[in-house]
Amino acid sequence: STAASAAYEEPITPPVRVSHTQLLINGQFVDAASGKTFPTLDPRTAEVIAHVAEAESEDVDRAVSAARKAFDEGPWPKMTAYERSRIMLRVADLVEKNTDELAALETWDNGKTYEQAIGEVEVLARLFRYYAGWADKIHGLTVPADGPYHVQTLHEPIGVAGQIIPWNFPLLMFAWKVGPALACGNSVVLKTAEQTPLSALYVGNLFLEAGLPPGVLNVISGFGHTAGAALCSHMDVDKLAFTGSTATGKTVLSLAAASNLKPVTLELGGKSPFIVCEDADVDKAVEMAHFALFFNQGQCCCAGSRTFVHERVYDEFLEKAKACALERVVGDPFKKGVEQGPQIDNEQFAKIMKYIKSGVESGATLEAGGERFGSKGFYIQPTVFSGVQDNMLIAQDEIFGPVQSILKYKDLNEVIKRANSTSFGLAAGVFTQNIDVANTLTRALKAGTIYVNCFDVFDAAIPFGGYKQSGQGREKGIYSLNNYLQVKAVVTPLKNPAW
Ligand code: TXE
Repeated sequence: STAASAAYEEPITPPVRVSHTQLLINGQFVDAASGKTFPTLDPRTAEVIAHVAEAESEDVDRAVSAARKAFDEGPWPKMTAYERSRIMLRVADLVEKNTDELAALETWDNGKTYEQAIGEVEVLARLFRYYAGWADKIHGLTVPADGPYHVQTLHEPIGVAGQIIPWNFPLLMFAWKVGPALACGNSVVLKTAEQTPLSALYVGNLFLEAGLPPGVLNVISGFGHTAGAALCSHMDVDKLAFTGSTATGKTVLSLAAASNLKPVTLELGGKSPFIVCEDADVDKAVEMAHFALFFNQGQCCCAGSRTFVHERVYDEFLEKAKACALERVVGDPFKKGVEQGPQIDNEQFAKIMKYIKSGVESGATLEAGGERFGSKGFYIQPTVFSGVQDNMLIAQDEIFGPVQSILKYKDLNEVIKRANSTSFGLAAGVFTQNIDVANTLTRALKAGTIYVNCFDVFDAAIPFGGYKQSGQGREKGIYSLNNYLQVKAVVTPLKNPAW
């Protein structure tokens, strides 16, 4: 293919410099207690971008105690909700003002296209404004209980929230976690993914500029088994939120249980079906299925990674899907017109290549791609398999890369059964013009989000989360607030029940 033979081009120099590499603890950027650092790499070249401070359990202790103090003694939970909301709105303005730098940092550290990163920074500002809007609209109820009692509920912040995020959408995951936590009046210790520490530190600094009191938001860089595990086990963390792999999600939940039984929300992996019905507009379905899988280099938890196509439109769909993949422009994510950058790191690169090999070995037909792109960094050709069977590894495991698996089906009941026969349940795509088919599928599919004739719509107000082993709880929208609130029932006898 043309992709394979692309000549090597020098990487474009990112239009930004790295301004923050230390840990943000108690309103200050500080070194790790051990003085240790670790490198964060440019996925285009595998070269070091910067060395960042490496938090370990001692630093987690420092960050948690700053957050504890900010919650117990500081002004944050006691401020008026309106004041909290205004700080968050100021952050949104600052994010917008620094869009270009922030997007460049994200592209450099993550490998996603600059154009996409710009869009994500806009969404970041939107998310902060959305949750700023909730801050002064959180309130309890009066409850008509039996007997002579006045009963009310108080919705109180839960305390210190520990949050652990992955590398695929560093800024968006930051906002999904921090937005609702702060709006409700909690304090936060957030650990970024070791692959992508830079953008969160930058935004952390914007929070300081916006006037957030010290200790309310602490951002630490570090590894999962050290800093991450210490945060999960910490006796002074009141709530955990995690996004990442299902395997690590199970560890997080067990560490929470074994320590202080802190409540946990989990947003984990997926193997989402994308169902193209016999009446679907094939051109649109091809385009959307392509987007559902290849967006963000295929590194989406909700990626439509099992493309089920009705036998009547299968051949046409396949031909067009293949053409779409072959036309996809891979290259330096800073270059205009590029649609696909490198995968995040060598580990993910190797994992994806292993799955491509397994697809070939298990008898699926390789229609496009299948190889590394270029000679440097972690680029992979857009890859399409046809004739994929349910029992193949590529149809069962989360590949998390630019590998589309196309499966054929005959009738609706069959595809419902096959789509649901997975331990995941994060999202599903349905392509049909028939309202009855759409209604049947939206009710039958076991997944937290069903996209009908669209995919990956990430509005701040739409809840997101998984059925089965794709997670517990919902983020975004009004649903996320409950994760960060305690409900206190207050019961008072009525002196004169007659009134
Ligand atoms: O994930 P991990 P990895 C899937 C995807 C990918 C696979 C592995 O299939 O190929 O997971 O990716 C922190 N205690 N997803 O290894 O390990 C870690 O430091 C506490 C889907 O990157 O789940 C990072 O901050 N924390 C996913 C975060 O967990 C720990 C997005 C995610 O890392 C920890 C990313 C521990 N013991 C990967 N171990 C999605 N749902 O979107 C690690 N971490």
